[in-house]
Amino acid sequence: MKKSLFKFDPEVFEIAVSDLTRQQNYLTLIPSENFASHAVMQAQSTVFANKYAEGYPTARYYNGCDHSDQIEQLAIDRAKALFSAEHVNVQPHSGSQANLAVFHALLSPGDVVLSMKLDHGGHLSHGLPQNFSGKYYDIVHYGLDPETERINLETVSQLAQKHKPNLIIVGASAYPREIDFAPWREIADSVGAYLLGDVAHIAGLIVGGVHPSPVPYCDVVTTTTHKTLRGPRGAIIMCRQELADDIDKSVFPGLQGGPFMHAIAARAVAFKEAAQPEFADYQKQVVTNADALSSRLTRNGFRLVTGGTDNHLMLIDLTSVSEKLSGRQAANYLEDAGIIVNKNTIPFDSRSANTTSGIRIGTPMITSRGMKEKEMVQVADLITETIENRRRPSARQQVKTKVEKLCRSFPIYEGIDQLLWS
Ligand code: DSN
Repeated sequence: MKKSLFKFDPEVFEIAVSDLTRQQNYLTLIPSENFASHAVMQAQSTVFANKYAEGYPTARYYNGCDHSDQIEQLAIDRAKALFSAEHVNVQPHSGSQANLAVFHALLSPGDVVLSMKLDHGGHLSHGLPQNFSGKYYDIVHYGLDPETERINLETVSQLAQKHKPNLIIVGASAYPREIDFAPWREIADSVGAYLLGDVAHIAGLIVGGVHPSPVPYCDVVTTTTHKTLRGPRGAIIMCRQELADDIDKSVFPGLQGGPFMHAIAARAVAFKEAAQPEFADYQKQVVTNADALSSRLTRNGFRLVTGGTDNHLMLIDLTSVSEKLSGRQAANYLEDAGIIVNKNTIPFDSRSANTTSGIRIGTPMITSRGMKEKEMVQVADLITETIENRRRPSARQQVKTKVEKLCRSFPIYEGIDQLLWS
């Protein structure tokens, strides 16, 4: 019982240290990833990992839950204050499960759901045919406007009038522009639909005051806690008080058993961090950095979907480089050069989701490292150098050397050894 991970299982230890080294030495530009703090990771490693606490604070199906009640109530209270939400469920294990819980609470199988197409920036859990959402519900999709590559509210409204959805979902995982939630409420009201805001990507921006909040307009709002919010993996569901019982029963016992109390403890810590003034400064810098990165990439000759970004992410249309270059190839070339991005379809893509004509990049992680506008110019130039010289492995090696130098100046976890080695 007393042996440390290092002593008992050096195999696992070594693999974890290897990924720490990778995270330190690579520039990660995946917009849905971030570096959770020491405090968040410590909370995740507490003895709450040992506890079963099915149910909710003061109404558990297990004994010995006093401290679980305290920690969950703290997480709930902090999340409510952070988002000005009437009710919050902090138990969902992931964003997809949070969305599943909302479907399960508000809809019956076969009900109509209006949501964004996956290949225009939506999410698996918003109606992909292979996903629970696409299998059990009647999905109608809106896409982006072919001219502007932005959401066209007129089209959304027309689809709503025609299909009379029971639920409308606003929110995306690859949309670089600000979303104004007020007109979505009007569209939902015009057809008597529930409105779900899935703000997994932009939750941190919302808390930081650099993106409008959906909470005043949506019946239910879901978000993961590990993206721009910079907490541990997991999700929460916010809703109006009158839906609280339905949402809670849908999460437990509807879909999940025991909540991950260690993850809930870490969520509580993340919500405290997000309430600090520095967190708002961080979110402002995330957006400033994305703007600087997108301007430089555009200057370097790349076409960005919609021409730029209002938030933390952008999509590069690689057909502006070469019709032959796919997102998969570009992401692999970049990884070789020490830069981690993910392939992503662009609106009206002729390639599949596995090949794609675009890459999606974002600034949450490099901003967490302390990088600012000056470094964004360097990052854009490193991407450009890699893509321009993609057929030369030696050029990728040269970029990798520069990436490692830049990364050394912005360490990710000073003192991480205390966390891993203890
Ligand atoms: N998989 C996430 C993303 O990368 O955007 C969405 O859940």
